[in-house]
Amino acid sequence: MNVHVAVQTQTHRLDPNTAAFARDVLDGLTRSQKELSPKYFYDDAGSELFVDITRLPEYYPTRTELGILHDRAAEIAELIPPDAAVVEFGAGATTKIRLLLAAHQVAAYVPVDISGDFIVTQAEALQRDFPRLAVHPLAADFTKPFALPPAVRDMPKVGFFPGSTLGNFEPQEARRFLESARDILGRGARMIIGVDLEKDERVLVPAYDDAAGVTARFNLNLLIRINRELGANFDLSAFAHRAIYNRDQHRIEMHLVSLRDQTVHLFGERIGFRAGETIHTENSYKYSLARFRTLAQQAGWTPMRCWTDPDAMFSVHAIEAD
Ligand code: AVI
Repeated sequence: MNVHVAVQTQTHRLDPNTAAFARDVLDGLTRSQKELSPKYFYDDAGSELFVDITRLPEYYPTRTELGILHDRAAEIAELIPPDAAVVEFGAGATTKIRLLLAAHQVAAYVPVDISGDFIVTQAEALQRDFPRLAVHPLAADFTKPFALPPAVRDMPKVGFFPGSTLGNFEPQEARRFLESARDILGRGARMIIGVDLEKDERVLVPAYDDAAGVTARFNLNLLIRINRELGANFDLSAFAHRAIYNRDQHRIEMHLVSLRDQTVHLFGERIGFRAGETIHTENSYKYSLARFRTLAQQAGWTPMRCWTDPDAMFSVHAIEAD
């Protein structure tokens, strides 16, 4: 039986999300370069490990971006109309938006995230701290078109997309995301977006392969998740985390390397690994200021301003929809 028939016959009892996960995993593991989507990193354990990553000494993006937002909050706030609705794409913890809200009063905040429960809890906490702010949490996949809540439709819009999550999209996907954000927010809208910058490999690689092994656990957690949710039998001790900088493609790549020849069982299928063969689990693209501006222009946005930290590790851009 080929894998596609196997997955169809064996996943009909699974809930739709798990069945989609199963299809993606089988599809990815039967390619010549095996791959798994980074969107599957974020189960409960993976989300906690990601928070730990953001606190690592080697992982500079989060604290550098927070530093820029803190130091430049007043200048960023000048570009946000006072009666605006701020729409955050992929809102997680509200630490970053709080820096902007403390510097500037806006009318409404729309956190958009696939995980509805999480944003509702975060939105309630934010509402307590900013009682005059209208908070409208929206459970949606922010990479696809979605409709804004009617209450904010007539307000000027400002998108907020921190964290360099754009870097986890392939360049074509990044362009499509920016085009879709422009369509959702409308002509004249502004967007504040965090973008990680290209830099020396000696800084980049440790940021994705830290001494304490937290990023390794984050990467390997994907196999734990596949074992638990899909009944596979990955032997965790037979795979290792690897992070490499692919300079030609301007990206950090994360892989899981098979440490020996081995066979893994999944839905009755045998998935063979040669020693040294890898599963490609994530790309994290790094931009130059000029390459990000070109991408924004191609997607229908005009660059307005940009801020970096003194060491030019990370950038925050303000762009306006054409
Ligand atoms: C969420 N994203 C921006 C992180 C990044 O830096 O690409 C994900 C990550 N993967 C390993 N460490 C952090």
